[in-house]
Amino acid sequence: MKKLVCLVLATLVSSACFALGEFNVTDITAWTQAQRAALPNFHWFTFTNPAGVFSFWPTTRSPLGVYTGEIYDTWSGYEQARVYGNGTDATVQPFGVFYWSYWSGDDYHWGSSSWILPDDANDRGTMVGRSIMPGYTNNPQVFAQVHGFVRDGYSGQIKDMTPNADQARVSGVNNRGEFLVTEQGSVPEYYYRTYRVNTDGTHTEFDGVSAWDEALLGPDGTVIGLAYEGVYIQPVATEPTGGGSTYTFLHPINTLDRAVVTGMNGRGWVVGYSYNYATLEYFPTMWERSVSGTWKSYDLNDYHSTSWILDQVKGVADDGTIVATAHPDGTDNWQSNWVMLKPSAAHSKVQGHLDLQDFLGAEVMAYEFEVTAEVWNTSMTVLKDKITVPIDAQGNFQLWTPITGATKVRLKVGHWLSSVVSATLSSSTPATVAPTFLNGDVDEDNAVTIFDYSALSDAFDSTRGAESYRLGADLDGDGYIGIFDYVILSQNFDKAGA
Ligand SMILES: [Ca+2]
Ligand SMILES: [Ca+2]
Repeated sequence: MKKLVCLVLATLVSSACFALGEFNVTDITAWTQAQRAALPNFHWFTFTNPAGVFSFWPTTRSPLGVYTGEIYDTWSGYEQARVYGNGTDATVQPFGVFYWSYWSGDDYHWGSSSWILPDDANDRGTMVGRSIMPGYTNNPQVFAQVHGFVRDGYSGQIKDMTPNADQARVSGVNNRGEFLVTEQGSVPEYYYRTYRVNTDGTHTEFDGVSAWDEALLGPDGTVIGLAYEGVYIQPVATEPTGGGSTYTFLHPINTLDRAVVTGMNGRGWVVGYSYNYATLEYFPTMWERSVSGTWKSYDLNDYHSTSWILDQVKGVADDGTIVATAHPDGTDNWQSNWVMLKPSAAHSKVQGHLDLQDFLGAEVMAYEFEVTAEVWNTSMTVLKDKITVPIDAQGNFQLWTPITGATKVRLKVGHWLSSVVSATLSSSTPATVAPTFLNGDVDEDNAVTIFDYSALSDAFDSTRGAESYRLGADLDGDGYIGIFDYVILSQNFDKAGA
């Protein structure tokens, strides 16, 4: 029935109604741990523990497989945060302990509590989250003290992001090393502020957006947070280069009043569910960002032809695989199964090795850059898709796109100039490319200019870990910003990306 409506609308309004394409649905409820472990990574959702690791409850699994989760220390009784994978295995202790006691009238009660929760990690093993000390503080409005933290994957340093606020939470980190902070304070009056810490150390503020709960930081810097719309708090998405009060509401579908976002992938598919507060009936929802930056929403029950009723979408991977809870038609929605959705027309895969020139730091910098790919028509007049995916420790990448046929793909990585390759895309055979990238674009505007000299000078003579060090100015990746980085910049001065 819904499909019929969609067809009619499609002919009247636009041809975009079925642009999403259908999905094949597989019931994976009875799958073994090994079968589920072979699924692609859904980043903010995981079914599985890393193999051979016990007493660890992971909650996230980054695109290249770094887990974060909790472990319980039986000696202290306190929960700790753990990050595991890609050579990293570290735990972070709670920032403090809250001791409580009270007299109930006939007995004295006392104890202590403390825990720390990770919210996200990137492929380098940088973990972010919050340490919670429940109990009454000096401020009667504040019933728990929450400290936001960042554990750096390179140095292992742990940074408290709460120095000037009553509370803070760091809810996201991406492979660029950007992270997302919400602060709450009470001086001179109650406030909250949400900002992204950028790769060059600057802050981008988002007015009226909270990233305290249900927030995501996308691989390209997109922030998914919450903002008021009328009486409801709804999900919003910002532009990767945006800020201030500019954001787009990710509205619930089907005239429902609430929506929850659970995940996103590198090509701008955001997933979650819509519901009414009164009925708690869930509708599987996807919001898609077009290359021009407009958003469209979909009820995923309109995009498959099985008798499953999908409820909550829990994750989406870069290849378009989705996981959701579902119930058989004619039963109640608490009789949940797990299902996997795969695009019926498999996405085209592009893969290859990126030759990042004048770079020594493979071991040091592994996993610290992502590649953004634009898929164009062959004359490069029409931009068809835009995808951001991680690069592994050997400089390899893979991405997926629904686009097929002859294309030009423009690739850009961190402080290298962009490179353009021809690629014929098909869902049956991956296209393999081997682009070469010139180094020296410190400020990432895709040209090597006097501004890059200036940015490099500002960071000159600093070693990784120092306040003035910038990953983007360490062109050769040796952990120090010095004369060799100047030489690289000089060699490519005045050049611009393709
Ligand atoms: Ca530049
Ligand atoms: Ca260097």
